[in-house]
Amino acid sequence: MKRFKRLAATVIITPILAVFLGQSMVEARSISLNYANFPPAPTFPCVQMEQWKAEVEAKTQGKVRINTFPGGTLLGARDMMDGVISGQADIGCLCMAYQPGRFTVTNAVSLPLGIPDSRTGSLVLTDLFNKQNPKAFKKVKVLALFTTAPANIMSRKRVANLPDLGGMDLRASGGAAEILKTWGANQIGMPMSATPEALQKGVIQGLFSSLEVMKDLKFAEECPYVTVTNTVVYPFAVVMNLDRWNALPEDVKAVMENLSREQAVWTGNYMDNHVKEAVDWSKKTHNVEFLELDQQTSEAWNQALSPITKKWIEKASAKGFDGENIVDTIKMLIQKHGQKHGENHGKDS
Ligand code: DTR
Repeated sequence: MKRFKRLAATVIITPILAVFLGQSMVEARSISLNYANFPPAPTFPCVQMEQWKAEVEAKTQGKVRINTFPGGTLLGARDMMDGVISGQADIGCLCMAYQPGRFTVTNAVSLPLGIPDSRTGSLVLTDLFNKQNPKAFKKVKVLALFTTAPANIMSRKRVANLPDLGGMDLRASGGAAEILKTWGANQIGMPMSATPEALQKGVIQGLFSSLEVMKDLKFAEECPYVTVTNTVVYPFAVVMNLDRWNALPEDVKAVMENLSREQAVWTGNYMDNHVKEAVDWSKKTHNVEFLELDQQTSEAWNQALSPITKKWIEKASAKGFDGENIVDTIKMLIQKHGQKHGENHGKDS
């Protein structure tokens, strides 16, 4: 009799349990997020996106699926922030320089303050964000922050001194644009995604950006000259729609939050190594000439930039930001992460 009761209980409970478990497994696996990116798949923001996707999918044991959309197939460069806020994409990667007035605090990392590489820049930006908690990002969840390596001039014509730059149509955005203007170039603003066509059509004679694009976007074919200035980095953010974020289970949120700093370091290291590869590849494959400025010339170029930060502080303060404090914080963070870089290569700071 006892055995019969047990059997009956099993027959009744098992299907109920199976339905219940089955349902919760379906629910558990059903988180699917669309991630938009603006440049083509081989470029570093898309490499970072695929790395983040792989980490999240592995660490949530298949509970979350990330569908990636490179090349502006879901959202374009300048639509990224508003597209994520309105839910056209769940997640998006944006280059802050493309909307310079919008991200005042974080765009300050693109002042000429001497960030030496992408790893330092990415950690400086992450810490600055955490310290300042800028209002510009209140309508999204920020998942990761990173910067490019410093920018250099890639051009059709040789640029060896400041007068060579006079009136040359060069492409740059945000903080880097200010620098080109100060040096006397004719600065033209456009997202990186529009640059290959502009170069091919002769709308621009070169660009001012980090050097990995010489290989990733094949600019070495169009630009036989690089002038090494290592001047300024571009900041990026990966942002998520707030409703989609709030609806995530706590364990998934924890996985994504724990990845934030790790991703800054991963992306920085990837970018810094990839720039070296791209430089070697450009020399070997396309015989690109890399011009190093001598000390006197380099000092003259840097000297010309000195009013930029002072002007930025005035402008930011007029908008109600503590410009001086933001710049001081960035300088302190460069010291902190830049110094650690040598000692602690490849590890988090
Ligand atoms: N330097 C910024 C950002 C940037 C650098 N490399 C890439 C590759 C793909 C997209 C953007 C960027 C710029 O020049 O737009």
